[in-house]
Amino acid sequence: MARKKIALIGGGQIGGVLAQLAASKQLGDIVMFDIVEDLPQGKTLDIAEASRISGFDAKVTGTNDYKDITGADIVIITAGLPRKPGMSRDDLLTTNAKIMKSVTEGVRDNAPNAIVIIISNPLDAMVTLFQKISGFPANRVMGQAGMLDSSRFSSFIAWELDVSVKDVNAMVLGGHGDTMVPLVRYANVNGVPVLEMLERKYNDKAKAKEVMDAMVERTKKAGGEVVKLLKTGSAFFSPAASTIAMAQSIIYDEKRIIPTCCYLNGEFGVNGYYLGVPAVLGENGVERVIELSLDENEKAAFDVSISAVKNLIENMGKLGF
Ligand code: TXD
Repeated sequence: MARKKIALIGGGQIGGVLAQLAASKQLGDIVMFDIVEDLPQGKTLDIAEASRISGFDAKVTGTNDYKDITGADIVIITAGLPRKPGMSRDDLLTTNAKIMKSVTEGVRDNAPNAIVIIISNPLDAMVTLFQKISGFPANRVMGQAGMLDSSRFSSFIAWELDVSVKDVNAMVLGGHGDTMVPLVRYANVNGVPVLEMLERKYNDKAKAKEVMDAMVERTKKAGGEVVKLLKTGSAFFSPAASTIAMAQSIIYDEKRIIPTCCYLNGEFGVNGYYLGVPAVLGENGVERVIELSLDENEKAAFDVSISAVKNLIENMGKLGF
């Protein structure tokens, strides 16, 4: 079987880790595109020269020419500026929409059959823009945010309860912004509700709720916490690892249920918008959305998130995109 071809658009911080992870997991041959001359060539040469040690045969190459992504099965887009301390993701809209427009044209014209995963911020707007300009079917265009937000939430739960993070299942829905919705009620450790474990740990319902609320807040602000510490950019290892899990589910048709920014056609009562919801990812991209019931509070939080995303898309429209 021929190896899959994976094109990475953007060879910055996240692009570099994506290339390294995709190569070491042998997900396919990798071509990294960036507009900065020599950068993708240098980064991929460095990664490729570790192939003997890491033990991969996958080809890893860099380019400044979109023609080299021809025939890509999967395209992962990180092109765009990251946040600086004090900035919100939405502050990146003007600059990154311009970049996304040119990237979309390059991908549309050279890899028209690819499944596309977008990482660039503001995520929900960038995914919407890519789909609109490319005209690709919505099942082939998705964004990564929920996998990362859920992974952050799961890490905090594991650290708090002193259990293996591998046994933690916790999901975050909604937009990739301050209004994201960590689902407390569904969070569990091998089926045992996290809230129940907290109540047993503290033997105090109010304290358990307080600890849970703090983990929810930290999850919502986790991206900013890293930005504040790094000072010169945003998180890059965990976003790359999250996206590789999505790409792997698609390439190997694993059909994992992954919180994904996908196009909603009435699911969750939303029509015609991209939003983070659980979805089955397989060889056809987003194969289906998994609906789940939300209680009054969760629904209210989800509605706030929907409004924030609608607002963002409206602002993008006003900018002419
Ligand atoms: O979970 C998530 N979705 C995210 C998203 C988590 C963290 C960061 N997230 C966003 O990803 C972040 O806010 C940025 O918008 C993107 C990329 O973050 P990264 O940290 O990789 O940024 P870098 O290191 O600045 O890399 C961006 C690269 C850089 O090499 C530029 O030269 C390139 O993008 N770039 C372009 N490539 C192709 N085409 C064009 N037009 C272009 N413009 C810039």
